[in-house]
Amino acid sequence: MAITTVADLLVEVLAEAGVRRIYGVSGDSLNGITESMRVRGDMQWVGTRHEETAAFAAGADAHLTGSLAVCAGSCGPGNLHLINGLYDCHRSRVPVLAIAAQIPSAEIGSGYFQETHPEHLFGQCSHYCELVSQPEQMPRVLEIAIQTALSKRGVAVIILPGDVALRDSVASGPRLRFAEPRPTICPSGDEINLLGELLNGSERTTILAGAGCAGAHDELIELAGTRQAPIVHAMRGKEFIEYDNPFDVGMTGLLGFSSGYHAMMNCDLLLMIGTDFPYQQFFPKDVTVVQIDVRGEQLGRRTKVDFGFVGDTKTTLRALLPKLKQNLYVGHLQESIEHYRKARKGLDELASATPGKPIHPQYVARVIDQLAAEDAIFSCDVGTPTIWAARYLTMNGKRRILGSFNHGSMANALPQAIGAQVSHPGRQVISMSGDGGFSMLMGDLLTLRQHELPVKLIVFKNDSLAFVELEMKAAGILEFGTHLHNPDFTKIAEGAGLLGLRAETPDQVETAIAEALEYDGPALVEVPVPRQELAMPPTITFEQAKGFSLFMMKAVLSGRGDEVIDLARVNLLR
Ligand SMILES: Cc1cc2nc3c(=O)[nH]c(=O)nc-3n(C[C@H](O)[C@H](O)[C@H](O)COP(=O)(O)OP(=O)(O)OC[C@H]3O[C@@H](n4cnc5c(N)ncnc54)[C@H](O)[C@@H]3O)c2cc1C
Ligand SMILES: Cc1ncc(C[n+]2csc(CCOP(=O)(O)OP(=O)(O)O)c2C)c(N)n1
Ligand SMILES: [Mg+2]
Repeated sequence: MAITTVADLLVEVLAEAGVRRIYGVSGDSLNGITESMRVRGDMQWVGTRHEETAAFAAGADAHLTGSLAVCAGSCGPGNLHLINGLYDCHRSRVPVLAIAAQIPSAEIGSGYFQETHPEHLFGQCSHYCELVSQPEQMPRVLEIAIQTALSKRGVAVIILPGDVALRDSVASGPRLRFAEPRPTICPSGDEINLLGELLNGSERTTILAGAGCAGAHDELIELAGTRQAPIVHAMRGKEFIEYDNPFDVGMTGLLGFSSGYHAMMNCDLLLMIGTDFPYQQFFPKDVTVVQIDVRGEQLGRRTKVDFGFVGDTKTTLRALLPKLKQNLYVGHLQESIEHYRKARKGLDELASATPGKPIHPQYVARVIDQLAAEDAIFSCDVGTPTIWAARYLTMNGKRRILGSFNHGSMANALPQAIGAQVSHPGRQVISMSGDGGFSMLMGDLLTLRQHELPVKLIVFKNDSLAFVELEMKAAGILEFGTHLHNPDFTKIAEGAGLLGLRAETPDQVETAIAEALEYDGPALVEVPVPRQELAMPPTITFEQAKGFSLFMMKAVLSGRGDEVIDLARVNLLR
């Protein structure tokens, strides 16, 4: 297509960079871009009902494909709505370009209709955020933005006034080719020797591994086998680490398993690999901590680190493995695995169905796990759905899982499911939605029908902001402002052109979810679940809990009161 305008050039550069779609809500100031897309016909406009949805969807697309994804919002309020989703993309380090249209360039600074200053607004949630004020800046500024998003992993923002987009382009095409940068980064030879010595000198190593271990499964397993080290994974590492892993002892943290917690507390050397697990309180205090991360600035961010190494996981472990000796002490690994087996059994028992009793959300998650396709893509809302996903979804190397794990924003699951389904049309996409999270961006239910996206939404209807209630309880305060007066979501789904189903009793859960999964189109299953599923154990008083609230919280979330006693004894009362 002939490149006439700045907008034409922008779309051409994106196409050359491999971009096939833009998520967004159109608007006057975006007209140049959408018109250029219409004329070309080779780039999809994925219209959403809310720009926040567009940003979350682009983030999911980028996470799953590993490639650049793009979202756009019109001037002022239009692009302002992108911001929360962009924060999520940025903190998850996925390459996303946001196009923030701007008011007419001659009006900037006059307090004009819809005027905002996106340079300031998006500064905190991007690596790069620049205004294109004249055609001569294109395509260079756009190319810098793309390069930045890809190589620094995160968000880049282009601010483009509607009138500049419609002006004649000076250049006639892209200047760069955007190959995804894939450098290998390895600590120096001396550093690898030191790393080897440290590990060979430890009998009780525990590995805390995270999302930075993606693509290094074999190396990680070999490392754990050689050093007889249990592997604890951080949440974002679940999809890459948990499967085919005989050294897996689960997660730690508030959502974690007691086995993950104890494996870390009982080691003599903690080896952190590709993780930014954020909760300081769950790190052991008096052990040697060794950390490997591709970004030097991540070293020591969460706990004291005695030895830090900059390198990518695969390259570093490949260099390290020949230096390692077989650890002959198997006690630490065996204890950790035995603990995990017990913890897992306890959690599995909670995922049961009893006729005549309420439907346990754990059971719903278990059924989803069992019925989902081998290569299903899951998203889970922040709130209790994150707990159920962490504990009951089984990963296998093909399944993927999306959440707002680093930014922790509600209402992520439906928008991320949209991005997942658009970018992976043949795959089964399942959103585990909270009733609060789902209703927050519920308008985008309409997007599923409009774009014929066969997403399956399972709504955990507990008529409350249950996760917050839990936090209130753990802090010893009374619940307030957390009740949700909900509609019949199945009727809303039907009104929006989806299949709407409800499971009223435990024995209906499997049938309803199976029917939704088999249905050739978008479907919603509403499942009423108790709001106080993770009850406060009766055996502990507030006085006992005071000062130990974090451990209380962990124990409460572990689902079993006896854990409180156990943890208090082991960690606090000695
Ligand atoms: C309600 C709620 C509760 C939560 N509770 C828990 C919990 O109990 N337990 C838990 O684990 N999480 C929990 N989370 C998630 C938590 O907030 C973090 O998102 C998660 O622990 C981070 O996982 P990660 O370290 O794998 O990923 P990230 O935070 O993304 O860190 C990845 C690290 O790997 C590095 N890296 C990237 N690529 C490479 C490479 N090639 N080589 C080397 N390094 C690389 C990065 O620089 C980064 O430092 C919760 C989230 C929510 C919303
Ligand atoms: C945008 C946003 N607002 C508020 C919060 C605080 N918050 C965290 S979880 C949660 C409750 C989520 O409720 P729901 O989606 O119904 O899930 P539930 O925990 O009830 O299963 C709230 C309000 C947040 N994380 N993000
Ligand atoms: Mg709820």
